[in-house]
Amino acid sequence: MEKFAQKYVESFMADLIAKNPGELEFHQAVREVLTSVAPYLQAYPHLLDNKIMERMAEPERVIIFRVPWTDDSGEVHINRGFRVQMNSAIGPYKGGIRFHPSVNLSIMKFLAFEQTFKNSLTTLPMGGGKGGSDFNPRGKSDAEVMRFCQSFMTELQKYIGADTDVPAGDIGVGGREVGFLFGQYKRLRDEFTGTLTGKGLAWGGSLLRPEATGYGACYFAQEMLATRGKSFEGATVVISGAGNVAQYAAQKALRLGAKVVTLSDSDGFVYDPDGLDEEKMAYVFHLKNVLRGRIKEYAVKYPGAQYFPGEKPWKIACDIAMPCATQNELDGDAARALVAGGCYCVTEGANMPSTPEAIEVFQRARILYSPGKASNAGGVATSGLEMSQNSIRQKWTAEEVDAQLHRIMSDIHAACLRYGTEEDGYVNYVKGANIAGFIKVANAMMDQGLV
Ligand code: NDP
Ligand code: 2IT
Repeated sequence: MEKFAQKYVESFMADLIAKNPGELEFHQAVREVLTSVAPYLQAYPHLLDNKIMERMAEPERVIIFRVPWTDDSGEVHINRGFRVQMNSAIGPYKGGIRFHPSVNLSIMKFLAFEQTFKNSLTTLPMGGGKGGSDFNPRGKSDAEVMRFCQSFMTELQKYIGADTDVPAGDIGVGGREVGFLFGQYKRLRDEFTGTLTGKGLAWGGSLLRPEATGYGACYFAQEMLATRGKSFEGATVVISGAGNVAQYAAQKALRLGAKVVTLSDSDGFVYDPDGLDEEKMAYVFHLKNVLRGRIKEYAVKYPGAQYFPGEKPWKIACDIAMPCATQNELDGDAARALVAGGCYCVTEGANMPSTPEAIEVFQRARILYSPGKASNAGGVATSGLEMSQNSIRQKWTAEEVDAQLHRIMSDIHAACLRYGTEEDGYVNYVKGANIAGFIKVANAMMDQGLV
């Protein structure tokens, strides 16, 4: 990196760390964007003078609130709720809600920061936000989850709305939770609007929203692979996670002719050398979404598969890797193992799953690597399409939504090529996505004055 850019990044980061101590994930996300954008900023001094980047790294608003609820035995529990309204320059705040015991302010801010650039890349008018709670839905009854969601929404409803802030799902928040959240919102506000996305199909949801993140990641990977004359056909694919994103990434990859050999959860991973097929996929959907079981049960049902407790799937040799579980789940050693195993394409379905060291390993090896903000944008993009359908009170067919999702993923890929192609022809998708996402938001902020 040039001297100016390097100095700018270091002094910016020193200030950011001093102001936001201990927020490691937030620091990591900001440093990555800053490193891409700093050389670009040098050519546009008005963006520097107007401290656009400093403004982008300061949330417009952060709401932190108490969420009291009772379990089935009557015991009282207190969780912490968050909503980070990061940037509304190009549209209402938009981003998911995460329920996971690891949720804290740093994780909420990193996700809201990433969301701002991701949403800009979708080409749709959506600002960036994220929310959640340290509530752990694992092992809770439906009634407990409902009481928690109702308590959470009782406070959150004061700050959101169809034209203000539109939450959706993320880790630990799927169709069931969105239903409970929407029901309580409607009850308290007395309005039936598109204030949440990921709604049920009978009550304002969009066809293909559940599938969109995983499918979109595969469409993005198809575009990347095509630049090297490759495709999913016959490729071996390693996937982490067994939740919403992993399930539909696996389904689409196998339908595109790939052999998907792993799925995982926080307890371990399963390796099926024969690969998933439609019947095994149907079992996984039932196991995870109806029974709410653990992925190790796959190896009991299909004895040809092996379960590796406490391990991650990156040591399995593959052509394509799709991390679809959580942040920093793929480190430098895992990246070296993937490259050594012949992997030539890493497409992120999760948000920030690869550590900075892992990204460096992929880029040094000159393999195809896409950051989540580009390749997992299909989820929020389809949320944007759900908002459009709600606004015009119509429902598009699956074919119409899929066509738009395809177009959006292909446009994001084109934007990455435009801003990320290096002198030797290698496409740095991190740089491409960060600069393309940044420009639109930065220009909108300039147009709107000092806000
Ligand atoms: P789900 O809750 O449906 O699934 C999450 C999966 O990841 C589970 O298998 C879970 O295992 C695993 N996981 C979660 N936390 C950890 C952890 N700390 N360590 C190891 N494994 C973990 O969530 P989604 O599939 O919706 O989300 C997965 C990722 O994709 C997240 O990074 C999310 O931010 C991102 N994303 C989601 C979108 C969406 O539309 N849902 C859109 C764009 C990005 P376990 O059951 O053991 O917790
Ligand atoms: O990280 C993400 O993009 C999501 N969890 C989806 C957000 C949304 O508003 O659909």
